[in-house]
Amino acid sequence: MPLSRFSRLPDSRFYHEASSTELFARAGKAIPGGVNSPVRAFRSVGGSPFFVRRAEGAYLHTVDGRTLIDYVCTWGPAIHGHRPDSVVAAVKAAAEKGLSFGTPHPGEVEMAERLLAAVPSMSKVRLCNSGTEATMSTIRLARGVSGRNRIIKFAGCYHGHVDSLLIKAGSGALTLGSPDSAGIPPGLARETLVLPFNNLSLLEEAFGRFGDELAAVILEPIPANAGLILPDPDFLPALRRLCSDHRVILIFDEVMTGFRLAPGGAQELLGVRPDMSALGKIIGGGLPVGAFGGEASTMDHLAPLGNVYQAGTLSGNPLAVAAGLASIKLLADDPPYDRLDAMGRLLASTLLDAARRKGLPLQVPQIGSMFCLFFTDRPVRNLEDATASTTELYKKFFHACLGHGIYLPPSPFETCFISSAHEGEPIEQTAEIFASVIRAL
Ligand code: KE4
Repeated sequence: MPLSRFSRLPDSRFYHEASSTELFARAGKAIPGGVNSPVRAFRSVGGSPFFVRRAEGAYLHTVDGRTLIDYVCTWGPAIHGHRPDSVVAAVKAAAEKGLSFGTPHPGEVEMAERLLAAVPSMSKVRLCNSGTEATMSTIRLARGVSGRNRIIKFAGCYHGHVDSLLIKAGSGALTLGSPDSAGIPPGLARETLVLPFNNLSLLEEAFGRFGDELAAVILEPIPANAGLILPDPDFLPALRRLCSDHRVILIFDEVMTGFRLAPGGAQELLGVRPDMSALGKIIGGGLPVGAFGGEASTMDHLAPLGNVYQAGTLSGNPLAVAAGLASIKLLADDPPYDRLDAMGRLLASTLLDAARRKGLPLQVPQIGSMFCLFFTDRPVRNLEDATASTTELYKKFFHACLGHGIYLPPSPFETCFISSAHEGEPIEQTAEIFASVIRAL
């Protein structure tokens, strides 16, 4: 951009004094959809997004002077609430030593060892910069190690914007996938088979038909990107057995559930051991970090040891690692999981009691600090059930809560997150507001 165009831009103060409406209008001219990630644009719930000036504890403070109790928690990372003192201090201290070295540094070794200690199914791990990079790398590694191309994913599971994983189910139950986004070659899409979650018979049929062609199966062990869907008790153990029998690499995408449900994520909670895991969100403490790991015999196929290439300029960045280490140390020093689950149960029971009194069909799947609302009268076991729920009621609930100062995910197919900073007044206020909003729906 020639200097003259820089000089025509408003003074930086403009950006920090403008309203959400003014900022969103300008953003739309400079950023596609006015956002740097689609879900933030409120298109699934209607209306326009607010802009945030700062965040602290359970609260977002908007540029329009509003204070909101936040149940998005930056889509998972903020398990301690926003701006935890020890994480901020760690980032400040790291910044004093430099912002990026492009060489190994001590924090990377500590981070790797702490991740391996928390997730025993991994004996080697590599850091990257996002959940997408992590899952993308697990797929490439699984294909490189096995020499096979085909993979299985499950409808409703989201693994980041990876070409091989932005795939929707084929027309028939076992027909190979088709692109779920423009720009993905159909030939690549056909290497991905998309199955319904929690459907054991189709899973067994798919292994019977494709088992020896499969490089990997990837899934969110507890899907949370179609709303929150809890696995049937026998589903993951059966999947584990099928993968072992057919020598197929089982990949758990724990980008969301890792350190959220337990330090070792869903695999620790449910007792099912994958061959590889993808991590992200909480392990960056709010800064960009992803990670993927597995047995050394698999991981050592990665460059520079092996012939599967994977790299990143800012992988292991010292500030991001400092934030991530501080965040996971807080979890180790004072595990919040029982308290988070108690808050989750309080909100779920409050919502269900209010809906029952009103005769409103509502499901509130909840596990630990994760919950969502499906306005439907039957349990949601897969994406089809989720999309059959009444999204119009979710939109009404979302905007009514926002009007009362509670920010929920701006989509019926996301998951709410509770942080340890929600304890006390925020969670109690939320329960009261949830009950009154349900009554008024
Ligand atoms: P990122 O590339 O956004 O760091 O991670 C991708 C990803 C991978 N795996 C799981 C299970 C995920 O939930 C995600 C990202 N989650 C979404 C929220 N549903 C991020 C929000 C967004 O896309 O803006």
